[in-house]
Amino acid sequence: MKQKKMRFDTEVIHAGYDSEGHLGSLVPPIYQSSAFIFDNAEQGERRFAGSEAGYIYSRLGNPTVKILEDRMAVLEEGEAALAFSSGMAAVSAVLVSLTKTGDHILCSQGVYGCTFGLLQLLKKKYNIDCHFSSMDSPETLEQEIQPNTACIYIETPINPTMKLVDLELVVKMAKQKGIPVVVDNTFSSPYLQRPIAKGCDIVIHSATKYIGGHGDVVSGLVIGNEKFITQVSKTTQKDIGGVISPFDAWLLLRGIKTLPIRMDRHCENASRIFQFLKTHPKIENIYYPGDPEHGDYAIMKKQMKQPGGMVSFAIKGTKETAQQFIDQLQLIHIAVSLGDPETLIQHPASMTHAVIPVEERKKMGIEDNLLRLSAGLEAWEDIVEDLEQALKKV
Ligand code: LCS
Repeated sequence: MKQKKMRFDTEVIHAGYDSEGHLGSLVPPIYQSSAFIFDNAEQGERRFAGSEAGYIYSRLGNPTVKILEDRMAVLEEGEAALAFSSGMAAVSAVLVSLTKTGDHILCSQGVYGCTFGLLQLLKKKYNIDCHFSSMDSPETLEQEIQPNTACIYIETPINPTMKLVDLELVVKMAKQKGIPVVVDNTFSSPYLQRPIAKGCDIVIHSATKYIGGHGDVVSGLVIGNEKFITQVSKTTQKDIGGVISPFDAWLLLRGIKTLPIRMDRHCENASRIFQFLKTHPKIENIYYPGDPEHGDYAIMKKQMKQPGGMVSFAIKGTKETAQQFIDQLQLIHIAVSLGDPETLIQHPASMTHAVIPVEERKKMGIEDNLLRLSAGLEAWEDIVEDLEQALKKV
């Protein structure tokens, strides 16, 4: 194993993998096997007892998956990582691990729709309360953290409103109170933002997005300290069982290698799209953290390398105007997900965040004329020309 600490752009290619022990295979092999053979009965007993390291069964661990986990731990500057079958499997494993009946979760004012759905389920079934907070001042946090607050859960940038949460501010207060801070880092990827380096405890990814980067795998990741990751792997991951397949882990390992160069292009394209839409007469509002007029621009400068590849905007008009506009697009696809090579656009109020009751959606800033665009890797001129022709038609 190469031990030397390398630069991020090198780590994405090499971290966590040593061809020694894999017959010199340049690329990590796919161990597409559900079980692993024991030499004898005693060895099987030792493996199950944990007194001997080694593989047993792929729900409990798999060599290809382990390479991915080791690489992600390095990239997010955590001690260890776990891979899951989806981002939601990762989110639910973390929240179920950190909470018990009667606890309280303090959550950013806005999260992905299914995360909201999970929080509702935890409340209904297990009486785990959740409060949505702007997290914009120490006073707010002081007031909202309860004696039974089990964790602080943050998306930043927030899907789809692109508001940011100041991680330094939250960490300072959380450390005083001894509360773990969980960050869903899906929109940034570790190339743009590394919450553990800022003092946060746990990072989650929907690896479906920028980590995979090619729109061909649904998967999730959790990164944290050794103790927490071991706890999750031996409980919520093992017994609920949302594990990733070896092939999907291999696809992610392949995708990660190009994360820095893809992210640079996503960011460049998003910035060009922002510049075009910012002054367009048919656009009411634009939400992009790289906009110096964005309320959280200073936070972006402080904690992100670049503003990211996502741009949300409200079109002048109604829900119908927004729908008519996206129906006119020719190159840009109407699809959920994000971080793919293809530029994607979706209507949060009726798609990714439709499960959130309308009053709650409005509090989060999700209006009916809001659209969310994931800048792809195409030539930016083609993306902008497509937006331009479609805007002319509404
Ligand atoms: N966290 C964030 C911030 C997300 O955006 C998503 C999915 C998840 C977690 C869940 O990950 P999954 O299980 O889908 O891998 N977000 C989606 C979106 O905005 N459009 O489609 C899925």
